Amino acid sequence: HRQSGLGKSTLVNTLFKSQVSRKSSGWNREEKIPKTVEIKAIGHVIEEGGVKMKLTVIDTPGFGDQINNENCWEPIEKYINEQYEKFLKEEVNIARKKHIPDTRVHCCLYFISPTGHSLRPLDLEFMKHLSKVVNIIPVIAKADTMTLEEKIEFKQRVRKELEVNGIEFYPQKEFDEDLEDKMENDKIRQESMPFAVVGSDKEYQVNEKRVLGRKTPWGIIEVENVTHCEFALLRDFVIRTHLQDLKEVTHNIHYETYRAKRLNDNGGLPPVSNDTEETHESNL
Ligand SMILES: Nc1nc2c(ncn2[C@@H]2O[C@H](COP(=O)(O)OP(=O)(O)OP(=O)(O)O)[C@@H](O)[C@H]2O)c(=O)[nH]1
Ligand SMILES: [Mg+2]
Repeated sequence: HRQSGLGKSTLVNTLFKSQVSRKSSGWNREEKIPKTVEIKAIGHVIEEGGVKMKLTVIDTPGFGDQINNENCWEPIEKYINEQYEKFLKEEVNIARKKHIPDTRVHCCLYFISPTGHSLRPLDLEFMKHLSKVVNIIPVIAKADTMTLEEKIEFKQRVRKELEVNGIEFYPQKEFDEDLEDKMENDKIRQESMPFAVVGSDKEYQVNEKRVLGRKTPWGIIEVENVTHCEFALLRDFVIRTHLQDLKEVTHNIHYETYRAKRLNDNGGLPPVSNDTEETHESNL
């Protein structure tokens, strides 16, 4: 769940500090990451396959630890919808910009507590609601606190519970375009999800190399080593292999749903055309 202290802010740092942007310096912070108290966008330019891309990650406070957790996904939903609204306003503008700044959220990482138990009703509620407006990717937080067996079992359990509760996470079955797509995505849905991640912004010396890692009683967990945890797999998934598709699903499905609803609700808006410019912005 998006509870406090699950390592969300740490993972944001890990993402920007890991290979994609090793060049950027000044990150070797020793100070403790403060509790996140508001929704905050953090953007960096990263280079992917020779193409410069602006990646923005929106860090959110943890919640679900209040006495009353009712509708606790609302601030997130509001933020997501505000970005759709901004985009829509630009789109219907007659003198519309050639390039509409795209702040729409292309993917939402949902942090699940590594309890080994069932998902909480709140987790299910959150994902059920938000999966209708954004691409949800569930991740198991702080995977270094589980043994390998516990991790495998917990991943299975979470997948089962999501299925039983009819929660559609990304990549959604209904959007598989052909058989090849379906085969590839079935593998992701049935084996990779939810990625069990470890985050850290501290470097350690391992075999002559500086690596991002966490010190545990069993040794250093290297966050970018795929035999230690699935951080690198998650990173490659969201910013390499599935980036374009995340953006397309956002535009063609989630944004389109919002847009249709808005135009329906408010007959005042003129009809809008669909041919938005390609952009290189990505927002998680
Ligand atoms: N064991 C372990 N601890 C972690 C991991 N990631 C972060 N932590 C620790 O967990 C604590 C909270 O980390 P944050 O990144 O601030 O967590 P957060 O989810 O942003 O917390 P809030 O902003 O308060 O919701 C810190 O002491 C981190 O060092 C991880 O992968 N494994
Ligand atoms: Mg935080």
